[in-house]
Amino acid sequence: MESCLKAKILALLRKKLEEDGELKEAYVSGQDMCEQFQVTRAAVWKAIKQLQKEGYAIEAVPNRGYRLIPSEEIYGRNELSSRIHTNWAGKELEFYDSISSTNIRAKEAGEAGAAHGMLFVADKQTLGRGRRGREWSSPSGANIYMSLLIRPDIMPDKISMLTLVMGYAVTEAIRHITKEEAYIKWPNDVIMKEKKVCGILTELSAERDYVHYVVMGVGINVKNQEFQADIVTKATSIEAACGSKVSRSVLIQEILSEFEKAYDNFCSTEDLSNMIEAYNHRLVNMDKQVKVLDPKGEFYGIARGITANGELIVEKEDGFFVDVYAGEVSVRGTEGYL
Ligand code: BTX
Repeated sequence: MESCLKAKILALLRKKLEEDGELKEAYVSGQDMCEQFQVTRAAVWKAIKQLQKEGYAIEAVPNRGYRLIPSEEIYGRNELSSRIHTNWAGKELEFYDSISSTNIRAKEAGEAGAAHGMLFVADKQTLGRGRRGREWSSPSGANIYMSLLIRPDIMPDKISMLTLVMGYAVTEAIRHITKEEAYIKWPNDVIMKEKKVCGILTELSAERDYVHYVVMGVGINVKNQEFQADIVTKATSIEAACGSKVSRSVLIQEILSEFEKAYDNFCSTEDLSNMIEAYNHRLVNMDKQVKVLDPKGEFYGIARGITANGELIVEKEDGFFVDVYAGEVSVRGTEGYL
């Protein structure tokens, strides 16, 4: 409740600042806050004190009220809660300065009955993971590591499509915020300037015909300019790619909004039929030569877009078309990663 009040106060002070444009006018009176949030003056005062302690520059002036002075971004629970204005995604969230993996935490919460839409965010992961147990580099102070817990009412064999839904949402959010191009490398990477800025790891708890919960883990390189040796040739960050500053909190809000829209769309048909065209537009492999790393045997072909079920259509060298299912294979460019 206290934390909720802090987020509401932050959102209000920020709104005032944005509306007025002029810092000197951006005051909100304590009385207005009390009335708006139905709390006492003492509660407002306490919340403001705590926000100041967390690093927010909030000035209190007698007879005028409080104003927020813009400063370096603070990344934490209140900042996120004050920005997220979705219907259900991320309405409830946990924030960690450091955690083993947000996917591990989300799965624990999923087992314990946490609600659809709960979000887990960390500034650093000590055990960040990609697919098939691969490591996801997760240093502090720069990137987004988040996991969204969802409880879709669909059959388990449809869940892999959600990775594509999230990839699309991330790409749209990056485009809106940076005004730069971002593409999807099917099925679970987002690409800027021909390098990977984001990976998605979807994990499922289900019975044969019933989904308990799904954890959608999203790792995004936002600010880092340097990468560890094993990924330096294929990884970049959004800021490195676009040359301007990006707020992690703003980006998370935008991704959640985009995901909600795309998810509702997906749920209405239980497939990707409504987004094939838009997805193919963003597909970095579209009409390009790809190498399909199928455990049953590698082959080459040209990527021709996705099916309504999220498979990649590949035109083989012999002219036949195959639908490649993401669970079994990886796709590479013929010369390397893309
Ligand atoms: P992936 O298996 O497709 O990609 C992992 C591969 O990507 C690694 O083997 C490495 O080559 C490369 N890689 C590792 N770290 C990075 C990085 N920071 N940027 C670019 N490339 C990298 C992709 O798996 C799915 C990643 C999901 C990560 C999120 S973070 C929040 C959540 N928690 C968690 O443990 N995983 C997810």
